[in-house]
Amino acid sequence: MSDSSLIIALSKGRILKETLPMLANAGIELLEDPDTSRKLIFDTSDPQVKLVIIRATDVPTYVEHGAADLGVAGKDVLMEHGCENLYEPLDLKIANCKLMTAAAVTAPASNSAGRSRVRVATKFVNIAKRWYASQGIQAEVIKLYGSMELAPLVGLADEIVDVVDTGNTLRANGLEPRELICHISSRLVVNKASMKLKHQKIRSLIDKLSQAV
Ligand code: PRT
Ligand code: MG
Repeated sequence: MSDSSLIIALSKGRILKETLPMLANAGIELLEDPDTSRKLIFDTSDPQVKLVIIRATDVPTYVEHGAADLGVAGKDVLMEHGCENLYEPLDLKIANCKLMTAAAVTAPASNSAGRSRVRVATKFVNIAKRWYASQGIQAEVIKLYGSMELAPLVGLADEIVDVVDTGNTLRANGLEPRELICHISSRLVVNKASMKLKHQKIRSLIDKLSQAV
């Protein structure tokens, strides 16, 4: 970690797609197409910079432990993971969406009278527990790893907490958005030790990226 080489952690999909043009602006371009490669670690046009492409939810873990110096992760992922062991110097304003509760169009409101306990299915267990508690609603939170929209349809849960963009996925499953928990965008995160040891290189990258926001 004492040299000036950098490892940047990104996830496949919308974050990679939207981050690559910003990195290109900062003079960092991939030398091969990650969509057609099975590699997980990629060289770039800057011999001192490599990219690792991992699951979105693993990005904070890699950066926190210094396996990557920097990363890009959704605020949803960071809120769920906890971000006290990371720096978050820049809002990249990409992969925008909303964290929301959702329920079947026919279901009552979670705070409606006579309802004792709401069952909530989500991959955002920590966020959901905090949010329902903050609303004074008793919730039983059930952890899922995907396809949350199915849970209310088969009686596994009354509501879900998920990220929503167009809302098409909810509507296609007879669900509707209910309460807004917060607006989400993707953030640049930096390992705390790297920020000290590689300060110049990281500072100049942050500056170039912030010009591209
Ligand atoms: O897919 P995977 O399980 O590997 O991980 P991931 O879903 O966390 O990764 P990815 O690449 O899908 O999302 C990365 C980040 O993009 C998330 O952490 C969010 O911050 C952000 N983002 C922005 C979104 C969306 N928009 C979004 N629409 N993440 C997920 N979705 C899902 C949404 O949950 C719904 O199921 O896409 C589906 C379509 O959304 P609608 O509302 O347009 O229908
Ligand atoms: Mg996804």
